Amino acid sequence: KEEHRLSYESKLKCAQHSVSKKLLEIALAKKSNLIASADVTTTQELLDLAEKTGPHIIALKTHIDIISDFDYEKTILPLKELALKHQFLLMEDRKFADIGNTQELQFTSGVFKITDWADFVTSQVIGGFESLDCFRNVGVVAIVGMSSKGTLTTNSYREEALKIALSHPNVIGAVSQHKVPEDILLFTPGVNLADSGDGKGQQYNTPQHVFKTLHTDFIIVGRGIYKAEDAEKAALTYKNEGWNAYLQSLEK
Ligand code: 5IU
Repeated sequence: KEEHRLSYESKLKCAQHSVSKKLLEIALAKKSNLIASADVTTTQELLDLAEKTGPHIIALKTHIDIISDFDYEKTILPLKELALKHQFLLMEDRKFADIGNTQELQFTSGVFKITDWADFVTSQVIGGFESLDCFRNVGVVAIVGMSSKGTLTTNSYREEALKIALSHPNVIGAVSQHKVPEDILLFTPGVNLADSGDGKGQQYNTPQHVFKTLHTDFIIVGRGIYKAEDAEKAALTYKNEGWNAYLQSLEK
């Protein structure tokens, strides 16, 4: 008999962090566990993608530092409006990886001022427990394991990284390609229905696979959506695939 997973409803009941609660509430309201990864390089493309995928996603994952024409007023303000209009959260995939003091500066200063608009951010935990203290006002998704070929996130690294993630009050979840304990949300990138890799080290799995074998909570899809001819249609497809795979993973 296969071990079964906890539902979003039961995770919501024991969620401690306001961002975990919001994510789970949006997931249940939209019947979606999809996060679109906006790896696009202009404000226009970013806003277009947010508009098209907005109704179907629980969060939009950004790499704000790849936007060539970044301008706080022209990029962030309309993005925040779209997030409000379509009810999704903003996840800045900054992958902080420094000492606490430097991360704090990267989080609050510079042109991006991530602290002012991101609902949650990704961070490495390589800097140790206290390096995560600066993300007080947002949720942190800790990078525990990576999807790329040859990653150094070995068993023992992941075990140590999880200890920090599970014990830090700012952490809401982990990115990994392996199962994690049920009291932390699992975010899984490297999801694509058409490809098994990208020729640059990325390794893909299907939504079916990650829900069944990893008991993932949220799938992160980049090129499967933004490179599709019709990004809205692709988002809807991944949303439905992800939701059905989740429902199946609930069955004993
Ligand atoms: N991403 C991964 N794998 C990881 C981590 C992050 O793919 O292990 I940590 C990011 C990189 C990219 C998105 O922003 O998730 C996946 O995009 P594609 O679906 O286009 O491969």
